[in-house]
Amino acid sequence: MAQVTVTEQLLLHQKASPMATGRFTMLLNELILAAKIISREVNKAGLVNVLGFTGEINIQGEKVKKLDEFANSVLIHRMQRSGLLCAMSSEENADLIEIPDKFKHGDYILIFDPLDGSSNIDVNVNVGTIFSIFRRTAENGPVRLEEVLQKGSEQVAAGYFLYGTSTMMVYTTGDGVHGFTLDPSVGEFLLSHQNIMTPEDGKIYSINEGYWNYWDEPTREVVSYFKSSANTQKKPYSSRYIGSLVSDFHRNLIYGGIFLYPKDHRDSKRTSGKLRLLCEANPLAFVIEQAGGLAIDGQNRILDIEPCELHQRVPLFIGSKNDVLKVKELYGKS
Ligand code: AHM
Ligand code: MG
Repeated sequence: MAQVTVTEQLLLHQKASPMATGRFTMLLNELILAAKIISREVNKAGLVNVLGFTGEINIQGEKVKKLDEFANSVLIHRMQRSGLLCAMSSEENADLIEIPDKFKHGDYILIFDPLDGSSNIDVNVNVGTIFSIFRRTAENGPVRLEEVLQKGSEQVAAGYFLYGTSTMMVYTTGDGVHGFTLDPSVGEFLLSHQNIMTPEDGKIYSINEGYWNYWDEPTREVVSYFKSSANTQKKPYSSRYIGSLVSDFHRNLIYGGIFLYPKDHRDSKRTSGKLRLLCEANPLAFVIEQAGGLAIDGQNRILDIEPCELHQRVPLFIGSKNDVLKVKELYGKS
């Protein structure tokens, strides 16, 4: 069977758009290369215990970097040289990452979480890179923060790389969601999941239930709904929580279900939940909507939220359409 590579798919998409310049295809190809490099290191992560701990000096006399720092620096290093970006923002960097003057500038903005779920690396659990791409709104000149703080509905592409039992790329450009699996023997991402649609009703709920005592009453009611047999399934949903957003999201995307990270009153930082609007919620919201699901903050569509800061946090309810609508209904009652 002829296998379609991600590059072929991107070129097909480019040919179908008469105005396309090929720059967007180049941008995604640069991102794919960065992800392949990260994937290679993630696959070697277990060997860190054999070859040296992070923070130690390796055989070349270099300090062994933690994987999340490594992923961040690979992305910044490669992408700033691409000539396609005017700015980047990473979960790991407090401020906007400007493109140095010595490199050519482009008109795309890249926002990413370099290694989501990185606390799981030491125990061999899946992690991933999440990305979100915007086009800048000004013609030229230095990029302004407002250009980066666009609503998620303005994204031109978004998706993630999942470093799991195999490495996958799942992305959307607003024309459905497509999944590719890295064939390590040829080093190419091959189309494995065409036009992914998530089931309208899920059977899985994913939440860190250890925080039950920190939730408000409506949140407990929402979670109780999925656990009870009074839901639309007439039996409790299965509980699945890896603690690595991209992995929990991917499983629910394929099987159907809902991922929930509500606000809680653990401390003053958690009043808007934990997850970041720009580098986590927005890209996954774009993907889930394109797959027929929904993403809300309890009441509002994630993609309609006007960001006011780079690291803004947001409560997140994302997944199968009817499950998310139920959350909205239950929160709406209170
Ligand atoms: P991080 O940005 O500090 O890595 O946290 C993000 C991760 C997500 O991948 C995951 O869904 C969530 O934190 C888990 O949080 P918790 O341990 O509070 O359940
Ligand atoms: Mg993260």
